Amino acid sequence: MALAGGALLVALWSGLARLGWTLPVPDDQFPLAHGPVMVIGFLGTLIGLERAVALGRSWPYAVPALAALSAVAALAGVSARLSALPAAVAALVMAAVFVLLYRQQPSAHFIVMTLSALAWVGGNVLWLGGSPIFRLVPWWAAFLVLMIAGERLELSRIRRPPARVRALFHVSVTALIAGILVSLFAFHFGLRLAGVGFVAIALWLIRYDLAWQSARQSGLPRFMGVCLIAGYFWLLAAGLLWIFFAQFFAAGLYYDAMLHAIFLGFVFSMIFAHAPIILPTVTGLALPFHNTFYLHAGLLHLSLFLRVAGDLGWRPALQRWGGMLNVLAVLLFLANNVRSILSVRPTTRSGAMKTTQRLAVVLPLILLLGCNRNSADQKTAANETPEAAAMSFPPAVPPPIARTKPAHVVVDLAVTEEERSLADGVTYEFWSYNGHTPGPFIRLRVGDTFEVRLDNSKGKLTHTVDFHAVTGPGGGAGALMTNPGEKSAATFKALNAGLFVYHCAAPPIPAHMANGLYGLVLVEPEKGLPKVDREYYVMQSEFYTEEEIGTPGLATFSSNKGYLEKPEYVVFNGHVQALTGTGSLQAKVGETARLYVGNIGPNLTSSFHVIGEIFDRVYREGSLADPESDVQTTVIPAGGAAIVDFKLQVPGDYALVDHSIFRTDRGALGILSATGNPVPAVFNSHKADAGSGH
Ligand SMILES: [Cu+2]
Repeated sequence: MALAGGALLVALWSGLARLGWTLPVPDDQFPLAHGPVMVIGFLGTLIGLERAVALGRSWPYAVPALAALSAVAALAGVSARLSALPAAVAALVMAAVFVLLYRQQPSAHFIVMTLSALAWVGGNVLWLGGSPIFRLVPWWAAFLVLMIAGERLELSRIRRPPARVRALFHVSVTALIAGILVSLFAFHFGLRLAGVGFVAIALWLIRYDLAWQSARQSGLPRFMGVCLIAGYFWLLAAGLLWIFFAQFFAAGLYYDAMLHAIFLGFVFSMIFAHAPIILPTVTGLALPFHNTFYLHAGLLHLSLFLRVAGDLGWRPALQRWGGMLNVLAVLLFLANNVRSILSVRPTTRSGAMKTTQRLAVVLPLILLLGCNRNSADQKTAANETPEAAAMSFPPAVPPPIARTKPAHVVVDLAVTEEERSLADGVTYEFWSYNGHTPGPFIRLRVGDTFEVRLDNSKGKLTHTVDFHAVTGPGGGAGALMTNPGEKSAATFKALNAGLFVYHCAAPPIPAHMANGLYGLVLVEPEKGLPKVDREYYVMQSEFYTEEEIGTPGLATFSSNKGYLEKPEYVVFNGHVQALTGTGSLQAKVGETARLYVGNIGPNLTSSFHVIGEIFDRVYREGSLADPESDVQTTVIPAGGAAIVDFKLQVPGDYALVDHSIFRTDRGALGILSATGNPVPAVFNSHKADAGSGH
């Protein structure tokens, strides 16, 4: 119990540091431990403990013990793999606990809880395999949501819901599980499907759970009912966010909103509701309800609302303050509960005090442990509060930067080498940043200091990054050269505004670029760019394969064709048809669209053109100083970029092409679809009007 409490406090501390509050932290890895410590150290330990106590046997205590061990390991800076191992075993034991319970009493809610434990296994195994945290977060979210939903299903049995209602519940759970499974292969689609699952589970709970009945009573039942209902609405909000902002699920403000709507809004509402029941079962201490409990619950929802508003409105200061108040709400919750325990039972005071004392000892110990490890590396200077850089996957672009001052931002890049689809029936071993070719779009502001952390722990080869936005040797390639199994970091200043390419420059450089390691960085000028309605990220590249274009199966890299400059594929956004069909870009008539277009080459110059449009503004070669007007086709050199703005005047499909037109047959084709009413004054097809008799 003391360990779970200690983990909660450490997680809160690291959360604040993560939000950019200037706090003494042991080292720069500490804020990154926030997620694992909260989910495994606190929640995993707590849930495991609750079940072990209920079961009354000794072996289930392995769950909380191993979960706590994993959190301590993560904080002590042991490698991710070693921290993940005890967590994975803990999750397996938890699954065994629920299988056992199901065999004792075969009812559906134990199946749901077993699935929950298995989702936890899945997330921890991904962690063990070296996946970046954002990839396994959906699994951890499913673990907690299914666990809680299973417990509510257990309670709803009192009402004897009809088969149809139970079936609805199972369909919702299935959608969530399908979502996290699909996320292994199609990350964003899987996230959206999981989002649908969250929405469905939330609606089911809002409609059929006993919470409303409780809320109509008084005292503790009412408090619990209110907390539960508020939590369900946060789950609903989280599901909608996952559906609409899946593209941003890696870092940044939208990511913050998508995570905390679930982990704080939903999960902590449930904890607040159940604490007055669970804590007495686990500790044997009475915990009578007080009206002051509404204070911590109210503060949680208000502060989380502020935080999510800050996230979605792109107001980092609001998000930071909301986060600070979130922490205060949780501390107030702890204080209120301890006070309630102490208030009634003076005889057990010594016992309660012992728990508090133990907590007070464990927490500084854990902090000290981390501090000693790397105290020379305390570089969180008072005026530099690091925040996660705004990043998004193609074709999304993060919203404009609202800050009016330079900041210290962190760019997390992790290299993957994995087989994905290059064209219909054709796969290729892509080397990518953060699992995507092209890599994330990174949005900075001129004067920003950006700290790049390159994680090559999964790679089989040495990789690095050369940022064209960096002034200095190799654009940072030497500083960031990272061997397989290692990580590195370097800090740069964004001196010049503009749209810049970044790419791998590990030898042999051509292969590293041809295989997919590239992306774009926008460095906004002080006053930002003129506002537009839609922004999209498009990047052209070539693929050189031994096999002729379209040959089914795994295509292999041909350096020979690279030297001859004879690509088999020329594509936008990493593969054939990334920007057609369901991938088409969308806009409405009357809106102005902006495309950030990069071209990595590695060999060819692009003659970028949008069929049926004239670019109202072109920021040639990525220079923001002096855009030109009324351009039909703009040249984008290999290793260069351009920004094009155009107003959609007439509805229809507009094709993005490289006007070296044979390349459209090799894949260089995208669609921007404009919807709206016809504007005959601008464009009138007389052929279509043939029957109208004018
Ligand atoms: Cu590389």
